Amino acid sequence: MPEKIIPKKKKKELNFRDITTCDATIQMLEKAKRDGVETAFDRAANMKACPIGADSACCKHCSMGPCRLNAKDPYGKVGVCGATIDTIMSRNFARMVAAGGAAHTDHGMSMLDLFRDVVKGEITDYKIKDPIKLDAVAKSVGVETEGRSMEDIALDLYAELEKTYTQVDGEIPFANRVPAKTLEVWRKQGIVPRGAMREIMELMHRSHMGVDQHYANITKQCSRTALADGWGGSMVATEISDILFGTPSPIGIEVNMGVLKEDQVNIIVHGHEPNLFESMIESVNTQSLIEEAKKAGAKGINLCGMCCSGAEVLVRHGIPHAGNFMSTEAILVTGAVDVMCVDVQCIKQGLAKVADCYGTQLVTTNPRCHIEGATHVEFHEHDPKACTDDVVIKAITRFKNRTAEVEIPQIKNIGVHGFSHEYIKYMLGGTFRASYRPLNDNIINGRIRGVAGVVGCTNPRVKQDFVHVELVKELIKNDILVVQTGCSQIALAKNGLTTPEAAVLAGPGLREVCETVGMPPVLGIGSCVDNSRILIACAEMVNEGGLGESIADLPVAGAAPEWMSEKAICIGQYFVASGVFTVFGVKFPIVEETKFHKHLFQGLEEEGMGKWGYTADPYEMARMMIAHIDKKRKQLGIDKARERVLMDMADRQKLDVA
Ligand code: XCC
Repeated sequence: MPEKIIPKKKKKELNFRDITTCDATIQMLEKAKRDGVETAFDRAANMKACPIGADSACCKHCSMGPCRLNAKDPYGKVGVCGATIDTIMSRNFARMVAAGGAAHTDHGMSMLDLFRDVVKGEITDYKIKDPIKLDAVAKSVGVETEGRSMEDIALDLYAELEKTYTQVDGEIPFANRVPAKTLEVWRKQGIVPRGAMREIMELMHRSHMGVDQHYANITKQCSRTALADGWGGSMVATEISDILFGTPSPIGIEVNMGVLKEDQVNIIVHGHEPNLFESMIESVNTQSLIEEAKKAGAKGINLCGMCCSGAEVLVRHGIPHAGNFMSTEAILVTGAVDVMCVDVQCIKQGLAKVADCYGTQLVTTNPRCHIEGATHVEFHEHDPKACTDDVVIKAITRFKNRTAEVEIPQIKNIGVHGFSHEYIKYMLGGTFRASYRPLNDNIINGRIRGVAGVVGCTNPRVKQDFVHVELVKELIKNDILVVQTGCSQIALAKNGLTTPEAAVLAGPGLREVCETVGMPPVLGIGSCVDNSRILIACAEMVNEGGLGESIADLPVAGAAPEWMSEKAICIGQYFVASGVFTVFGVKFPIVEETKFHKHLFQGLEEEGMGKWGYTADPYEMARMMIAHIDKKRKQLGIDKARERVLMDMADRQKLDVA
């Protein structure tokens, strides 16, 4: 019998201009198409997102299922155990928070382990670079600093901060940074976090079959776990990284694929942990390795970053940044990358295949992240250069034997990034009166309408960079100062919005402030864990006075317009629990018009926290954030001040005419 021929499903043709606004990425996707190479953009177009999973209407927590509920009739049936749609969605949501929080806190704990071993002298390749920050952080958690050695202070600080992860009872150390009224709300709700390990463990337990089956109670533990990340694991990661590697201050950087150099050995570091990158900087500056590269015919060694590794190191060292999450496969298509060296988080498995097509070495370095088809060179903090020198040698070897045709998009943009919360204080207040007073005053007098955090990933389900850029343009046009982390800030940098010159795109009030201070209207402040800097800035604004008593009173809002990772959900939940209205784009993994949906999008605000919002449209997103900021201004009684500013301007114009 002749074999039945099943026709292969024809793959969808992509119009690259519909899927990204990044010209360099488009150029590389065109090349990939010519070369017959597939990326996540192709896979997304050819894989319809599972509609049941997208609504979170499926439960696979036990083998009586998996149970599928109907998002169009959410209360029409329940799971085999009787679980309702609200239980199922809140358990799924909880596990996203737990996984996202685990990623950040595991990263933070690694930083703290490194700090301990550096202080004890067991690791000698790193040292404390910012003793002033060490002192400040130690004081902030009650460690005595007067007349004590740096080592003694650091050891006590380690012991105190370790509680962030391991404390079984009581409140984590940085809970003392939370404004009193916000903390009061948390205490009333029973969500002040203990150590992250405890919170994540409890959240996993509660979301097991047959345990917590009330969506509101599950949400409480989601908040507690997320707060253990934001005010705990992530905050410690940021503070310790500043102490070890230096606190960022503004620096001009180059972004986009044009940072690659055809005549040099190109190494890209992609992932999240700064210790790998810091050691890589040492290795590429080692004279003997530079000589080796020259012997191989290269003009030098060119080190660039991508994603959060890149975002974190660009704010400290001004290392060029080659692109955000949705450009990591595309950049390999240049054929110019000799090694892509990765550690943890956001490393697509698809990189291995693309790297292989162009003879690029994909090197994994962290014991937590191996990838089939990649070379693993384990990184040990006790001898970091053993790994990073090896990576450089591998890159030189690949350069010598390059066979792939090289095509580098000649696109390079400039941004000014590195606005730590300490620097924002200094920038606005000056050396002798560094404070948030000028920011608060400018918000009160209405020059600045409010502050928005626009953060997070890029995602092949939406046009890359488009939602970030359009949203931010709308916000600054409406006098809203924007602070940014992660891949979002790279989208804005590629579009020239992170330079002081971009002030011309801001509304008159924000423009005046930016031009007086010489700052961009869009402030890049670091990687995803550095969202903790935004929390600290919010706390400082409350403590400075004049803008209410809790974070929920502030005229601020947050957004992750192109989010994709579980970390983003955890970040969203800690902002919401801290009091911030937080809007997500793409798709929100919950069925609308359900009790759990109402709880997240309305109920939490009624309990004194913030709330979630959702829209995929950047202009609607801006409208929602501006409306919220205006609502808060009105509640604070400063909406009149803003009107006055506009009247002043009109008066001035009248005077000009006269
Ligand atoms: Fe990952 Fe952190 Fe998202 Fe970028 S923004 S895609 S999480 S690298 Ni943080």
